[in-house]
Amino acid sequence: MPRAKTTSETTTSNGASRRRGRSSAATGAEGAGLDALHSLQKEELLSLYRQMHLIRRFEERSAEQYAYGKIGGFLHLYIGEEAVAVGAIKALTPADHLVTHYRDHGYALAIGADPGPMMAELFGKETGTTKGRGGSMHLTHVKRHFWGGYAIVSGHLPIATGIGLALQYQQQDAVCMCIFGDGATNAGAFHEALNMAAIWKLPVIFLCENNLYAMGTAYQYISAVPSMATKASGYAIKAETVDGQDVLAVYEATRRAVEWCKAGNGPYFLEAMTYRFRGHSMADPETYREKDEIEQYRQRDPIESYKEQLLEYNVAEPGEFDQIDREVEDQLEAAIFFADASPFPDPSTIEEFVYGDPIWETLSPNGSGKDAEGARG
Ligand SMILES: Cc1ncc(C[n+]2csc(CCOP(=O)(O)OP(=O)(O)O)c2C)c(N)n1
Ligand SMILES: [Mg+2]
Repeated sequence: MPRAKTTSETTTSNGASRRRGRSSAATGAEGAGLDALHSLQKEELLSLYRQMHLIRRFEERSAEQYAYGKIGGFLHLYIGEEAVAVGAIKALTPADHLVTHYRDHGYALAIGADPGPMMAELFGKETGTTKGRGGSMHLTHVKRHFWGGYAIVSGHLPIATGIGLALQYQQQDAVCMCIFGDGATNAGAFHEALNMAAIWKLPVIFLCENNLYAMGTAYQYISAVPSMATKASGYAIKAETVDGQDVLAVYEATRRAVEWCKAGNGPYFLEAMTYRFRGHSMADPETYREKDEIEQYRQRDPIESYKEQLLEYNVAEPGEFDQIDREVEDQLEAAIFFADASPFPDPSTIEEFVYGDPIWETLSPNGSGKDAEGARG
C-alpha cells in the first residue's frame, strides 16, 4: 500500500510519491526516467523489475548448469546489463522487429520467450527455441519478430538495415531494433549498415551497448573516439547517449527513438552506457581489468537501484519484491527440469532446419505473403 501523502509530496495514478528524507544519489533517480516512473502503471513498473530479476537469475542458473557440464560451447552472460534489454524492449510493440548479437538471453526473456525452451536450447535439446541447433548464441522468438542472436560481430547490422528496408517498402508502422556492442562499431559492416539506413531513411534503431570492452580489450585501444554515438554523426544519424543502468531512462530514450523512426525521419542511434559484471564468456579468466573497477560498477547494480527507486517512491512494498523473487525461482526450477527431461535431437535429423521459411511469409501483414506486392518477384 502507498504510504500516507505528506504536504510536500504529490501522488500519481500509480501511487508513486517521493518518500521524504532520502537522497536520490543512491538511485540516480533525478531527471531521466522520472516521467516513466510517474506515468507507467504499478504493474508495468513491477513487471520491469520482474524481467530484470528473471534475466539475472536465468544467467546465474545458466552459469551453474554450465559448470555441471550441461551446456556446450560458449556462454556469454548478460549480468549487469539487464536494464538495457528490459528498458529498450518495453518501448517496442509486437509489430516491431529485433536482431541482436550473441549475448542474447536477456533480449529473449525481455521479449517474452519462455525460460523452459530457452534453457532447453542452451542444453542442446530438441525442445529448445531453435530445436537445440543454435544454442546460447542463437535464440529466437518468431512471433515477436526476434530474429535472433548472431555470433559474427557486427554481421547482423546489415540484416537490421535489410529488415528496415522491408518495413519501409511494405509501409508498415514498425521499426527494427538492432542491438550490438561497442566493439562492433569498429567493424566495416557497422559503417555500411548505418550509411545505407541513413540514405534510405530506414526505420532502424541502432542500439549500442557500451560496456567498455570487446572481449578483453578496452575501448581505448580499438576505438578512435570514446563515444560510440559520435560515430553516427558521420552518417547524419540522430544520436543520444543514455544511462544503461537506469531501466526507465533506457525506456524513455527508446520511446523517443521509436517515435522518430515511425515518423519517417530515418534511423536513430542510441548508446547505452553499461557494464558487464562477469567475464566476456564463461571461458574468460578476466586478467584485463581490476577487481576494484568491477566493484565500483557493481555499486550501480541496475536491479538493486531500480528496486530502491520503487521503494523510495512508494510504488511497492518490500514483500512484493520478495513474492516476485520467489515466483522467478519456481519458474527457473521448472525451466531446468523441463530442459533436463527433454530429449536430444535425433542425429538423423541433422540436415533439417538448415533453411527457414522465406522471410516474406512472416513480414506480410496478413501472414500470407500475398499482399506484399512484388515481394516474391
Ligand atoms: C567478425 C568477428 N570477429 C571477432 C569475433 C570474436 N569476438 C566475439 S565477441 C567479440 C567482442 C565484441 O565486443 P562488443 O561488440 O563490445 O560486445 P560485448 O561482447 O562487449 O557485448 C569478439 C572480438 C567474432 N565473433 N566475430
Ligand atoms: Mg563491449
